[in-house]
Amino acid sequence: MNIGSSSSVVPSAPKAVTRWSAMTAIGVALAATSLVALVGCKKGEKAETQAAVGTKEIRITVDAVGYHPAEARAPGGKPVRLVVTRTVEDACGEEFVVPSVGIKKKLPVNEPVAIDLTMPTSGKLAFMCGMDMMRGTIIAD
Ligand SMILES: [Cu+2]
Repeated sequence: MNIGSSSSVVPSAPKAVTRWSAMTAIGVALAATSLVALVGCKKGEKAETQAAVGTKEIRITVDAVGYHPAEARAPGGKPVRLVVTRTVEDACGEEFVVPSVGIKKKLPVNEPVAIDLTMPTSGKLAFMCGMDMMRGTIIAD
């Protein structure tokens, strides 16, 4: 009885272990990925408070209606930091896009996301949601 049951268990055990470790590996990989994402977010938030001296910081919130403010000014040709916070679940503001510099960022709800870029020397820098429904501009001074 014992021998019979153990011999029926043993052949399947390595397979089970292999499957288990494969799943564990995937689990570890996923955990590592989300950890990296978390650390990445925290780094972003930290960076937010460490903008280079003299860098203009513009705080923008996104709700279901649009960007607030939808228009701001920053020195032309100079670095600028946008700190964008989506304040509503509404998916429209989920993606923040600055087409002229190829920036596309996901905005988690109520988590400020710092976006560093350089202003054009003149004119405007346009930003918008991923669907180009809500828009805003930074005017170069
Ligand atoms: Cu949209």
